[in-house]
Amino acid sequence: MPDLATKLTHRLAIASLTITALLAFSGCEKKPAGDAHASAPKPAADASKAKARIGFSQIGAESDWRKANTDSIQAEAAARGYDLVFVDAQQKQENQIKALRSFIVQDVDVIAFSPVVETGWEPVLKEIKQAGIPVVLTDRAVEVSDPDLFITFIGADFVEEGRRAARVMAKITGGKGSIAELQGTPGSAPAIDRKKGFEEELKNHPDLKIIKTQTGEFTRAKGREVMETFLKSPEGKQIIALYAHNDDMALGAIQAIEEAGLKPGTDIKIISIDAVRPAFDAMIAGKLNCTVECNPLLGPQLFDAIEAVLAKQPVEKRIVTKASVFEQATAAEDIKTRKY
Ligand code: GZL
Repeated sequence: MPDLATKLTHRLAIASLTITALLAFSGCEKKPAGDAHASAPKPAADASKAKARIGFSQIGAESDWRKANTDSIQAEAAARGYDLVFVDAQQKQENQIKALRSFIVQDVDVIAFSPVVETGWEPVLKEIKQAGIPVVLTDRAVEVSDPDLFITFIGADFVEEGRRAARVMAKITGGKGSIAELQGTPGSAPAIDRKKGFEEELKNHPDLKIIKTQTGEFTRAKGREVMETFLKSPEGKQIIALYAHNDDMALGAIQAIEEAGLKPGTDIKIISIDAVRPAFDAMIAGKLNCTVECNPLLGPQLFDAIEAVLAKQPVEKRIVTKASVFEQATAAEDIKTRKY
């Protein structure tokens, strides 16, 4: 992989050639005098000051968690002076793959992304490796045959999050009853692993059973829609608790429960994951019983890893983010310290 200084010189050479070409042809068209948009080309940036260019493919803006995650990444890039090429994929893998390929063409120095689902990345990751660009995964993992296709994965332990949710579920239901589950995006690491962890812990509580389960796509709207169908189903009246893979779906489900004339947090206990601020508001209102934290503020750790990669220093293959569990009883205190 050419070193950063070489790549910057190369990029500046292309830029100055482009500006020269543009200036050579700019005399052909008459610009109105005093055209507000006509401006002399900016002097070439001082190569020694310009920082590396980072390509980031973000999943979308589907939840409060995702928006906090985006804010953290963009703020950290700006604070450290990096040229961040940020692309929102609207939750579509094909858009992420397009963005990753565009980063190769732009010859960025590092590529980072949060993969919307676990599979289907091998071909484009091989193209990136061929181009000699290092890859950092953040938030969600990928399933690939060659672990050298990425440098490191920074993110939470979703299986443990599922276990933590099940332990609180057993506690607040007395270990028995019928549960509804709102799953995250099908095929995504958090949806797969949060389900896996929850069911693993549920084996210790044989009288607690999931009787309805469906994806709510991590969004409030879908969470509300699916919870409504759960409640209207023949088994609806048996549901005493809800496990939602994220707070946004739980908040949508709360609306559906209230529209059905039931009291969320009392008639139907609710446990979700993320610990975004609206979840604390819901706990303070008595409508949510617990949220398992999954920290979205990954910007600092992401750019620490990127800087280590640029400096050709070793980086741990797996960086697990730390998190807690928050319950209704302490929500009014806890909310005072929340950053997202
Ligand atoms: C978890 C993240 C999930 C959040 C959801 O790391 O990938 O995606 O739990 C978000 O809120 O949509």
